[in-house]
Amino acid sequence: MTFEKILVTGAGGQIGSELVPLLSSIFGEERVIPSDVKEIKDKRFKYLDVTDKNSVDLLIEKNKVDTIFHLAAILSASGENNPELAYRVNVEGLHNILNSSLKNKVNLVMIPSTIGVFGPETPKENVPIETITRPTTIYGITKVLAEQLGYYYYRRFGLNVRGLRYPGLLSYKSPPGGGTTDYAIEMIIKAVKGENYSCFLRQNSKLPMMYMPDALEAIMKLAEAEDKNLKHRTDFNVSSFSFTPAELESKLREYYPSFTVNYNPDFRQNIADSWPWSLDSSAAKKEWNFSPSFNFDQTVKDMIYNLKGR
Ligand code: NAD
Ligand code: AKB
Repeated sequence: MTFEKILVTGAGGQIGSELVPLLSSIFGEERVIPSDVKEIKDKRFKYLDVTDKNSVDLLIEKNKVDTIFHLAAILSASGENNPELAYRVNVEGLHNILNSSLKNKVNLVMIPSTIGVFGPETPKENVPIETITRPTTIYGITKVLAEQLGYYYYRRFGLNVRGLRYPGLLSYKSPPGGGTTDYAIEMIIKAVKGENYSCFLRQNSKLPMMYMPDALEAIMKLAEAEDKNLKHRTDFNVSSFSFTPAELESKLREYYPSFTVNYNPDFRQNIADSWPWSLDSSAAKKEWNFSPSFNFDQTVKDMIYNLKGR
């Protein structure tokens, strides 16, 4: 049976720091093994560098891991600052996880993907799953490869690899890890602190987004979906709503009337410009009942409420 021993890689990141408590509450702490390459002040965490093949093998074998949520990655902006590291972690790290999963008969490997797989030639609105995926970032290139590699391991070896293309994720518990959509979280945090914000994207850079509770529910639903219902495997589009920095600024002014934003686009503007404005998530809805609960207004309201309580 799946979910007896669950390894989470990159568990100290934005998603992992919320997914680990969720998995622990569902399956029990003793069945969840959080791991990361960075030091985390939590005794449950194991040190694991996914680019180290032997350590990956050892940890999976020794703990009889049967399920993996593979979250270790280098995101879009950090990737542009260190393309070699992005390649090593996002491609070689995944390759190690897939090979070790095969060797150790792991039942399920979840590999989140991203809107970063799209590029400037992709249509902008309501982008379907099957479309032009010619990204211009190293992040996007490694993630296209990851989707394809995951699908190859499924087709060729029968490994149960599943993945979903997340949009920008909004959350308040842990800081985001070096992405282009991070601006939105930063802007909300600044507004709540009573400070103004200098935005690294232009006012009109529309991007698809989702609130963390919906992102967690989505990955759990896909992980638990019946195999026979899945026509797609590693590339499900999922998103909830889209907005621009200017729209977020004006929403925040409803709560903080004196809040202002200066716009000083940097290298991340090119990344944002290459990504779509909205996604078609209908396959996720049809094949595993993806249905996000939070819209834009509810997300901002909930973020503010929780950030104020900190
Ligand atoms: P994050 O950057 O917050 O966390 C990634 C974690 O991976 C970090 O804790 C980092 O220390 C760890 N890591 C880096 N190199 C490692 C290595 N060699 N070995 C082990 N761990 C290593 O990222 P996240 O937002 O939690 O993203 C998780 C997954 O979701 C990634 O695959 C990412 O592409 C995808 N995703 C995230 C978003 C988002 O907005 N957060 C959107 C789309 C897709
Ligand atoms: C990033 O901006 O790099 C991530 C993503 C959309 O993959 N948040």
